[in-house]
Amino acid sequence: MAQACAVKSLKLTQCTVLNEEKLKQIFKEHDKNNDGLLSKAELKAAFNSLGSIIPSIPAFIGLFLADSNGDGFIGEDELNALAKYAHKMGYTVK
Ligand SMILES: [Ca+2]
Ligand SMILES: [Ca+2]
Repeated sequence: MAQACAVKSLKLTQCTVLNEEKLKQIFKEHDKNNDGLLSKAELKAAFNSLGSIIPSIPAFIGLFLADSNGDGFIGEDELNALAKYAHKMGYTVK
C-alpha cells in the first residue's frame, strides 16, 4: 500500500491525502478505551507505533496543535489537524 506513494506518476497531493487518511486510521485504532477521544497516553502509543523515538514529544505537540476545543483530548473532528501535523513531521504509514 505504501509503495503507491513511491510511484512517480501519482501526484504528491494524492499521496498526502492518502497518507493522512491512513494516519487518521492509525490514530483511531489507538483509541483503546473506545470513547472516541484520544488521550495523551493513547497519542503516545500511536506515535510509538509510527516509529517515534520519543513519542511523548509529538504527542504533546500534536495535542497542543490539534486540540482546538482545549479539552485535552483529540476528538473525531480534531483528527484532521492531528493527521496533518503527523504527516508534516514525516510520519508515514507502512
Ligand atoms: Ca480514548
Ligand atoms: Ca479536543
